Amino acid sequence: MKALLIVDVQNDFCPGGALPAPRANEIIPVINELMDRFEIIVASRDVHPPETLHFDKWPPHCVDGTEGALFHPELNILKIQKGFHKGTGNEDDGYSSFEATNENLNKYLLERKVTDLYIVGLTTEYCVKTTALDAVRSGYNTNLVEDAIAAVEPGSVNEMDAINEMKNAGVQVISSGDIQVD
Ligand code: VGL
Repeated sequence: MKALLIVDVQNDFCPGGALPAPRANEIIPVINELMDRFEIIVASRDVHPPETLHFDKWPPHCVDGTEGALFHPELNILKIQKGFHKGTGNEDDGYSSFEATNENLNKYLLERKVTDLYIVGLTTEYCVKTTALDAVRSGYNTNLVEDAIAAVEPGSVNEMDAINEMKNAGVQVISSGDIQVD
């Protein structure tokens, strides 16, 4: 089985938010369209407490109960079967969707016989990268949909390094047009 994993398409990571990927809005229609091609669709969110060591490194973002922590309003959330919350502790970066604390993502996927993961969302250099590296380590055939991700610093060395690190780890970089209907 294949599954679509939507990483952190939240207001705070979109233009107008606390820690925006400048081109985040461009990927949302691509993700909405991709949902028609998957039977299994899951999504992670950063859900931080108001005070956390994570905010020593970053401006406060995705604080539980705030607008910034919500999915972007244009994302078609009706098709998301399960949400995974990460970064929920006071010391917890929670970059990877596999660090979700409300439910175990790996277990959820294994129970549904998922072998192939298609990763989309925000942000390329941090949560998308860490999630994709964990996915490879956990044994999934891991695909990164390059027209459905966005970086905090588009065109930066950091973005390029992140893509290269994922490729070197065994992540396949593909385009949304390559994905067939289930
Ligand atoms: C993220 C920076 C800090 C992300 C989360 O979702 O990529 N980036 N926290």
